[in-house]
Amino acid sequence: MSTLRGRVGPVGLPEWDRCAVMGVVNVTPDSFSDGGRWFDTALAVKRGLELAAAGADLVDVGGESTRPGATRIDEDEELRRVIPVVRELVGGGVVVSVDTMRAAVAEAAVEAGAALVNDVSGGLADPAMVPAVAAAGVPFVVMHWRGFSADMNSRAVYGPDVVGEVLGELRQRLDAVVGGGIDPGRLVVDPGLGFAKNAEHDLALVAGLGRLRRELELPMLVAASRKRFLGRVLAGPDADPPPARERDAATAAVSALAAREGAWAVRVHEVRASADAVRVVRAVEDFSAAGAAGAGE
Ligand code: PMM
Repeated sequence: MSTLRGRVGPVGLPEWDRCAVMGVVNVTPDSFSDGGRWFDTALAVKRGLELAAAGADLVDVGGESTRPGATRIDEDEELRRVIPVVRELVGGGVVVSVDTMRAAVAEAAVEAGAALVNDVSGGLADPAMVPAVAAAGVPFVVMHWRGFSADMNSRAVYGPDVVGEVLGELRQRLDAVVGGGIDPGRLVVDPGLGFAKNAEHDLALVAGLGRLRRELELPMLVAASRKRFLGRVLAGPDADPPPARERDAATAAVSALAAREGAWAVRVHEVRASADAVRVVRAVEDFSAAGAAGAGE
């Protein structure tokens, strides 16, 4: 069961009275679920505004694909893709998060008005990231990460307690970033679904979201949207998974589960269904709370 405690967000962002919904804009030619669709500044801005209008509380802008096997782009190209989109969305009144593993991109995005830095490597990819975020004083997402996308699948090796291992590795990262000067009140944790994990590992983590939240006691972001494990769950008898864009209903199901476990936010490509799902969860929780209060009278 979720409690308000788990839903309180990081210092420096608005508070939403339910699980927040983070919409995704990938300004990339090759992200696995929506690659190429918003690879143009004007289209990406339009998409971000659409997501906000559809109910996204914040919009996550990224310029580098992290799909399995992806190779890295250079910093100038990432800046070119991301910064104009961040600036225009912020100008349009959107709360923007920047999805980057590079300190220079994070700094430029914060300068352009981004309110949160979402680093899938949790500060491991660029040694300058933690000091940069500490100096900027913005919230920071620490995701569970074992290495770059080019070879992350080979790192998807866990013992029987996947959740316990991810917890242990996340704790180490959290200690490191706090040691590096980031305010613990500004941290968000993320189990990193699909990153050095196979479908079984992802399912174990979704089943363990409540444990992750209780043991880490930090706002939690859950990013299941369109990921391979959902394709595996939905695969027909021929074992062919549906294409990424046909996984949005399954994504909304995970959004409901995550909200029920007290996640602070869910990160999704299609916002409407998840925005509805988190509102239903909130209404059910209000009903339960009213019932509990009534029973106590
Ligand atoms: N997944 C992707 C990109 N960014 N950020 C966080 N915090 N957590 C994630 O799991 C995550 C992320 C990859 O998905 P996409 O390229 O389809 O958006």
